[in-house]
Amino acid sequence: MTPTITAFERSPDRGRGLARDMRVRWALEEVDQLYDVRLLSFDEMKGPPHRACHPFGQIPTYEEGDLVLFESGAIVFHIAERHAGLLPDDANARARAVTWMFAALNTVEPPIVDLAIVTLLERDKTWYEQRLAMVKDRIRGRLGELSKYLGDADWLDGAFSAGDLLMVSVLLRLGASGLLDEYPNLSAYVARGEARPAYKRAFAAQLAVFTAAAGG
Ligand code: GTB
Repeated sequence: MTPTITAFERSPDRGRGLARDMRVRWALEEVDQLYDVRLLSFDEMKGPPHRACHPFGQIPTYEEGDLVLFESGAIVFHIAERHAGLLPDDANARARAVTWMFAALNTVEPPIVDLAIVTLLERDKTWYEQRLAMVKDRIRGRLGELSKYLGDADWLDGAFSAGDLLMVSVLLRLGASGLLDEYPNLSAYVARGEARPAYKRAFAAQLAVFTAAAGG
């Protein structure tokens, strides 16, 4: 059965692959699963039909027959469990890959989301500069620890896994900040993720939505 995901009709990231449907598209491409996309306007995202799929009125969602999921991490986990290629067979290695999925979403992403909030919504506050510096330092703390752990390895724990897929997706959000450039091994790690054919297909698909909506 072909699953259907939801995405922004007009993504505020202007097709740069930063909205969270991108990680779901990437996971589906990694396992060679075809998918349909339902594009939503902001009003549709907040209306009752979509809220029946997503209590918080957000994207992405995932529908497959009777199953309806929200939360990008849960969706990627579901895809990784149902198909080969994103989680190792060995039980301990699998548990470690799942641990990295949680680490990406619960430990590394929160200060990165804070940075987006500060720069997009809090520029006019008197305490803006102080908070910006504080949030950047918090991110540097996490990146320093992650960089040390990764060292010269290609991926976080052996072969590429859903843990890497989510970690790379999270780190990509730092693009405009320049923070990633301070950690060459993390920049190379992200570049390795972006070089994967599945990533490229997913990126092209979400960019095509933006280009079409922009009339060209
Ligand atoms: N925890 C949820 C998940 O992982 O699925 C969070 C989902 C979420 O935040 N969805 C966002 C959304 O629907 C889109 S991805 N927002 C609308 C709303 O909450 O009303 C977040 C996002 C948006 C824009 C950019 N960007 O422009 O760069 C990047 C990321």
